[in-house]
Amino acid sequence: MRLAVIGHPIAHSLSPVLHEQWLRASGLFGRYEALDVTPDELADLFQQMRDGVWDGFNVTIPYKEAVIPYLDELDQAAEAAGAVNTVYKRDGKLIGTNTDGAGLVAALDRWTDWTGHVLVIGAGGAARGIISALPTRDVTVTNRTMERAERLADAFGIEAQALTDVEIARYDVIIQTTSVGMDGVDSPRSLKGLRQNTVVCDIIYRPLVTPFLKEAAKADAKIVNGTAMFVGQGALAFEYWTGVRPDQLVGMKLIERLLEE
Ligand code: SKM
Repeated sequence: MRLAVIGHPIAHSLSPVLHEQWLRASGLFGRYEALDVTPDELADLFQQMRDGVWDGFNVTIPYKEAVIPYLDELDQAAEAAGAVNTVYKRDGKLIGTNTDGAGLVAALDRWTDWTGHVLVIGAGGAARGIISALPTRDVTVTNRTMERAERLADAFGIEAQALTDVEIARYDVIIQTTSVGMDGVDSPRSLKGLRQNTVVCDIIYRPLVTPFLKEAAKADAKIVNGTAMFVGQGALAFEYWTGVRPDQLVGMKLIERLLEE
């Protein structure tokens, strides 16, 4: 089995260690590589997959939309997200799917008892993928630029609110999808009024605990860090390629250990 993640840059990706551990644990013989590619190399790479050189790809920034023309089909998750992060082969066809949103949902299911009203912070590609995978429409989307939140809300039949108007106490689950907090300093907004036991999730995994999650932990929220989504999306991709459902706990421990180092 020969697998890879495609992106640029890609050296930072933790997918190779995650998937190679799962390959070993499943007794599967194979490799998972990180491929730093330019846009003009994409066509050749997908031809190689058609020729049997590759069994599957993960796709990351900046190619999640750019790979679409090279595929034969998109499944419903990729259509809804408007982006592909996983490519697998069925009956000789290259199929694009998106496991980012479903991976987060799988992680929330695995690590929390989440129900109720969901707040999604951010209105970019990650937010779109997550909202499309949520099994509820009891969702409010909020963003610094209100027009973008409204566009997303209209597309999914959910509510949009200005970031400054959001009443944190109304929500049972809060999902932070912006890049604010990667610097370890900033938060998209304060969590003043947060209720105990609210599920607060940040999709950033570097740092492991963002300022947003630190504030949530102080208020005794149930926090879910970005490794949960990373491992969740990887686990679903692995299952598409191999038919084996890998162990998310083992994956989480490995990734958290690497990020703590
Ligand atoms: O969607 C994932 C992708 O499958 C792999 C990845 C990575 O290796 O850093 C990040 C996300 O974009």
